[in-house]
Amino acid sequence: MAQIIDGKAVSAAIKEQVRDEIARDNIKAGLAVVIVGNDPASRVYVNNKKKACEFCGIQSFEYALPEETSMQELLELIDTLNNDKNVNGILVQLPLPKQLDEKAVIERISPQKDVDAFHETNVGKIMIGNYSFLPCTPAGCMELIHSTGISVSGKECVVIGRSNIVGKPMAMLLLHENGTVTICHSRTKDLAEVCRRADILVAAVGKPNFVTADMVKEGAIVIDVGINRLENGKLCGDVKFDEVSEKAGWITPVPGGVGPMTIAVLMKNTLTAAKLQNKT
Ligand code: L34
Repeated sequence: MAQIIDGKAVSAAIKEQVRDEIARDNIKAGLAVVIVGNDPASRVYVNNKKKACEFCGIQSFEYALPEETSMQELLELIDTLNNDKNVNGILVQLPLPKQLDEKAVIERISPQKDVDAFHETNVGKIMIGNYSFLPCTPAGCMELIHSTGISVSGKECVVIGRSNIVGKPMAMLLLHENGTVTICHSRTKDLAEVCRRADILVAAVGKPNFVTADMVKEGAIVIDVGINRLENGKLCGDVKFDEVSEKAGWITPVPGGVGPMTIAVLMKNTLTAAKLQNKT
């Protein structure tokens, strides 16, 4: 029976560290969160970010724009935020409505304020290993792996999913810690066989119950990035928790696993951004 990795507890510890440093050094930090449209899941995540800011003593500025917002309007807001001294971090909640070009929006954010680490400048820095911010979800997964006390070095790591936001950077962070990393995707042949090699398996597919027990090695660390909403309104991960938890050594739950970690790392990144900007 797997040990459950408690993302709520690990994230709470990180948020406390951020809060204590902000209080101790009397740091002024501000985060602007932009949400466009009425996606109910995005609404929940943005509210959780706001609450975390309040807890940490970070000033939060929320911009809720209508579904039909144009590219020009959004880019103008980003320019204003780029130039606002009270704003140290800018986050545009994804996904955006169809008329908006996500890539162009991300590239407009000043790399110094890009607390998601989605801007190509920051992605490039991560690739080289010379970065200020790590992307929130992958860095949160790394913290959950660290919390097991097991070292990544030399381990077989398998990431399922190759998105720019999770899969690719996740693989890079595992590589930085000397994991032997494989990225799987929809064209991978014999996915189950590849996954069964993993000492550390990260599922970022976006399909409920995609990872089944036959894909998991006995004793493995299983990190479930998926947050899928079922028709009954319940949340469910990419991993079939009931059967995989019988076989894995460690497993993250959904909810209460990776989700809260994404937010904790965002708080950490906002503090880092504030410190860097206050220096210059
Ligand atoms: N720009 N867009 C940008 N940055 C991000 O880092 C995100 N992400 C993802 C979606 N779009 C983004 C988030 O904030 C996913 N994500 C996120 C944040 C928080 C939670 C989940 C995903 C979260 O709080 N999860 C809770 C459950 C919340 C619920 O009830 O729905 C959990 O315990 O997993």
